[in-house]
Amino acid sequence: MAPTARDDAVSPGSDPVVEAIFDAIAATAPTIRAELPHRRVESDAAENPSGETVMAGDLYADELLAEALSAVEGVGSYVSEERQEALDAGEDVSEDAYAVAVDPLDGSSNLRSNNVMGTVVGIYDAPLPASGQHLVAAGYVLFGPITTAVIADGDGVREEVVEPDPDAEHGVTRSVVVPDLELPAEPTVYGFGGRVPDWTDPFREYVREIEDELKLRYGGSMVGDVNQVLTYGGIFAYPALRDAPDGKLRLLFEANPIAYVIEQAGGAASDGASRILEIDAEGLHDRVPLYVGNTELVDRLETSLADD
Ligand code: P6P
Repeated sequence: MAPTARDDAVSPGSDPVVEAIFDAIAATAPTIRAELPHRRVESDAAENPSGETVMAGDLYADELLAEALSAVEGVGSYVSEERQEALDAGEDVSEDAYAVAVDPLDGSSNLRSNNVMGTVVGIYDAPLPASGQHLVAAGYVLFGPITTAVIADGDGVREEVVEPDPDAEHGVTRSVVVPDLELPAEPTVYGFGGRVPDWTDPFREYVREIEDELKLRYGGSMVGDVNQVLTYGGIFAYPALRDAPDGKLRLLFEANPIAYVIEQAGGAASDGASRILEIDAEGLHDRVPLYVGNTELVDRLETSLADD
């Protein structure tokens, strides 16, 4: 079995800078959520560095998170899906400061349809771009019926409910509701992005097998769909497509953080051939195919694609 993020974990909550980063992200969650009803339109801004439409909510969340995270002592740089270049936070990442990579509002296209979305974060101990081997922690906030945070910052994964609390230190209370979140052994759901005609033949063969075994759960936001897999067991993928062999999701602020969380929850994360966390990043906005979930399902996927 290949090594996973769980193998080189440190004790949870042992790094005060990591704790401060998740405090800052949790503290922004109620403000971002409160603004969503007012920012459901496309922004006037040009496309983001990945060439995608930018919602007003994306820019608002990015500005809020950039300000909050670059102010955390021990954060050297802030990298975001919405920014071409890294934002220098004034500390030297090559020394002992962290680089934080964020998708400020993953799934923002769900704003118009009022479906779930969230904020994804990866905390790296090296200047970016860097491989997922440099992640020291990762997680996401999910704006669902309730606001939750899924955090992998050491040995395992925990789920917290995040609620506004004007009397609390950071204006929010964070209540751990699942202290040791693990992928269920028996998979139940699957969710695959992209259009069926754009899937490669080997992937379509694999999907045919999975369709006979699991229930379809696809909601159009990676954080929401991954949270279904983490809750019920199964597999999520935004696969390589015929006309987009690198898929859609970004390595630094979507695939790596999710791969880190899923591995620490006992699962696997692949680009279809190899472990996501071992992929060398060349640019800040590299895309990568992403297949994550129960190890047996990911292993079968890699075998199916290798038979191509
Ligand atoms: P599609 C959201 O825009 C996102 O980056 C991921 O959150 C999500 O998994 C994917 O794109 C959805 O893409 O093609 O289904 O709209």
